Amino acid sequence: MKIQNTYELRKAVDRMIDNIKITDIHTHLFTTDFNDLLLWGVDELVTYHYLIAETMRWVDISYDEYWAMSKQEQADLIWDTLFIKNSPYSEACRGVLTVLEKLGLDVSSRDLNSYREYFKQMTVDQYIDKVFEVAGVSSIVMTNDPFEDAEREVWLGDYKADKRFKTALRIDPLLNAWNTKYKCLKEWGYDVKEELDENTLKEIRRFLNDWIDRMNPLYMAASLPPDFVVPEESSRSKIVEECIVPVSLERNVPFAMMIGVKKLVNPQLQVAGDSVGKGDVGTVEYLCAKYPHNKFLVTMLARENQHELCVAARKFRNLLVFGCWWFLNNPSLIEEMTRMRFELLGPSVIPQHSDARMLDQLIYKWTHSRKIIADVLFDKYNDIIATGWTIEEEEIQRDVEKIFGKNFWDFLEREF
Ligand code: RAT
Ligand code: ZN
Repeated sequence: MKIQNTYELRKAVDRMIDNIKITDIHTHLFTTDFNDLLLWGVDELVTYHYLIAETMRWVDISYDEYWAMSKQEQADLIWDTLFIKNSPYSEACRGVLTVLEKLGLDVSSRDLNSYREYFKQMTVDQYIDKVFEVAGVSSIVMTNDPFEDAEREVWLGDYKADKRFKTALRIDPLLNAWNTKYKCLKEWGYDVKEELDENTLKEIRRFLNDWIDRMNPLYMAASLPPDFVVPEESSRSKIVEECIVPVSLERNVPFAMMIGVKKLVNPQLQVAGDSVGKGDVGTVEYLCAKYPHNKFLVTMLARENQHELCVAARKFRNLLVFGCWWFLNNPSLIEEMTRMRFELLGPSVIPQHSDARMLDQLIYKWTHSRKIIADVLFDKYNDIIATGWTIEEEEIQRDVEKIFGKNFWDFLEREF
């Protein structure tokens, strides 16, 4: 059906984006097989590490005192500091309020204990169904790190798949700390040395293949520092070119590079202590050009890298740019980036992932992002309609399906 006017356009874009079932390509969620690793509920939501960092700007307790508190005490402190003594309009605070509202709780009561009661009546299985429904998400991709003992145990024990939870093989330690982590591979039966000789490289490839067999991941991923450079004289660069790239190609498991994390700028903040630095888009271009049959998913953490990365994606069809990551997951920056990406790349991007660490966060991250993406898309259609171009509802639906899922699945050459 042809869109006749701006009013109809707005309605159609909003309806389609509200109703689309999303594939969320990067989260930190787990199936229930991983027990306590799946985080949910109001105390988890309020103690999200983004909120820990914000709280520690106000309070005068030491970091050690904070970390020694129970989860509930931490949540009480954060609630009092960020929600009661200040107005909670930072994006991470607002997110908590959106979750409470969408779950039907009374946000105006400000009563953390009554919210706790709500979650007590729920089993985790019921809650997973509810969150997927409210968030409008059909599947999410986990972050599965074989170097984490608690996770390994489940993989080597009785992992049972839940088809809503897809897998991604996370390999940061292999790339960022080979000089110590080679010992883990050794312990697990791989004949490796710190020196990357031919046999060691072969054994790293065997390690990757074994975990691909075990997990059936959609992609391999690593979070990488601003100074991530390939090629260079380093174990990381060698492992990328001699192990990741060939295994990725052979197994059709793309390599996802998440570039720009400055680890533990403030170590006392622990999980909340990382920062951002500008990365090297030249490395992305080098890999895409040198390995044209390989596929690369890339997100970068620095705002300053976004334009250059979009231009790189115009040059290489084997590069798929995704998400507004971490410190970029704020309305003003999502809007700016989405506008720029649509202008440079049309619908051939994945505008967002949630990075949810708590199940409940799927609700707010997607509520907030859907709205911004809808605003930008509406503007872009409006601009072309102004030339006399006409748009069918089915064409809007087609574009929305692509950016919220199909682009990802097509890139992987896998079925939804
Ligand atoms: O956004 C976050 O929660 C970060 O702490 C990281 O987990 C980041 O997203 C990552 O995947 O390394
Ligand atoms: Zn993440």
